[in-house]
Amino acid sequence: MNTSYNLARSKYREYNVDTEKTFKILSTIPLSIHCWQGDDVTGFEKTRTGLSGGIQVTGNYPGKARNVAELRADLHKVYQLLPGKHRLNLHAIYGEFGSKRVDRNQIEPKHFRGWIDWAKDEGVKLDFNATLFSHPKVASGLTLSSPDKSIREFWITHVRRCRRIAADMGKSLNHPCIHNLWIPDGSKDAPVDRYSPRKYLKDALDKIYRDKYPSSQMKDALESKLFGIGSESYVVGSHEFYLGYCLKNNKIPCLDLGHFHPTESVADKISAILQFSDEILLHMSRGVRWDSDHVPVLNDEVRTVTEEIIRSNRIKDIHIALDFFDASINRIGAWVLGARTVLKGLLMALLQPAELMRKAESSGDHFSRLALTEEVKTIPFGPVWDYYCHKSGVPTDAEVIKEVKTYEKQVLSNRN
Ligand code: RNT
Ligand code: ZN
Repeated sequence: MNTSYNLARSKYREYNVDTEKTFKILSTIPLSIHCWQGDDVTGFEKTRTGLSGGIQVTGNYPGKARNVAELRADLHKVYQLLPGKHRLNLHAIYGEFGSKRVDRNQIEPKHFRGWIDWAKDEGVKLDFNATLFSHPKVASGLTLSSPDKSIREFWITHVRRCRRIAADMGKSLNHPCIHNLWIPDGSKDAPVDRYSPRKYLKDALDKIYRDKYPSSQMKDALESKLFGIGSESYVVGSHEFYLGYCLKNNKIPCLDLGHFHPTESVADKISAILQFSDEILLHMSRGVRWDSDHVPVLNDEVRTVTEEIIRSNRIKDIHIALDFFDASINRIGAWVLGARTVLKGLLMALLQPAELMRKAESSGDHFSRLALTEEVKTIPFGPVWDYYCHKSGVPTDAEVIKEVKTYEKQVLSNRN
């Protein structure tokens, strides 16, 4: 490994790139690992209605986590296979609710204290999400934008409680917890009235965010979407809606890579939004036709987004979370692969000869800029990534496959 790394390192040196420096930077970038890849977005509520809200998990690969202990064991394994220190992103349905039914408008910080204790032991910080899907009160497809006041009130209460829980997490772990809000509201066919639901949503958000928490404890993000399953023609919380809301109310826009038209570039939006917003939250995902939640792979989208994260010089203001759920393959493998893909993208971006490229651009030498962009694609990356993994005390890609298989045999296969 060392020989091939040394060769690669000297190659990068020719471009004025110090590989060791890139490792240092990469190791400070946390990914917020979503808990919901482990159990197909099921959660631990007593009464479950099945996944709804226009998102879908397909596949029934054996070994799904069935309870909090199994999910934690799986997460622990995932962290062991990732270089760097990462966060955990929880959804409200993952509380420890005891034997009684606790409805969404009744959840409290105490239901998440177990997670906080676990996070302390594991050395991870927490992020949080209200859950406005998979519940009888989403039956009409509408939550905060429903014309029914009692439905709106129910969900307003839920989100207010979730923000309190987020603040509790942030306070307990001494790091701001990002509370992200995504709602499924929309309609299959074109509505006649697009205005009223958006007005209801805006008013609901105003009520929700009236509760103030210090930004040292929690921060708010809002996630837009173009369409979902059953909301093909209209989504209330569109990109324009939330971008407007966030900029006006000092909230963090959340961009999910699977939530835009396929020809739209999330990468291009980052530098635009950062001119006006202090921070951005990204959901790293892979859209495939109508699905927005495939496991990320190292495609152009991931590469351009990670390039923009690095080139923005605003890494601290860009929060990177994962959001995908695949039940058709080993779930630990899916988790780890998606996370490592994002880390690889970041490392590739860090390894680019930024100085040379910028110089070519500013001197109007666009041929050299293009040539460099192409050249860096074939400088050996694998040995550098392997070395980084090794140095971080985690397996290389080839070893990851073995580790996942072993875990499957030793742990997952005992779950039926
Ligand atoms: C749905 C959104 C949202 C969810 C999670 C489970 O399209 O992307 O982020 O995937 O909240
Ligand atoms: Zn998302």
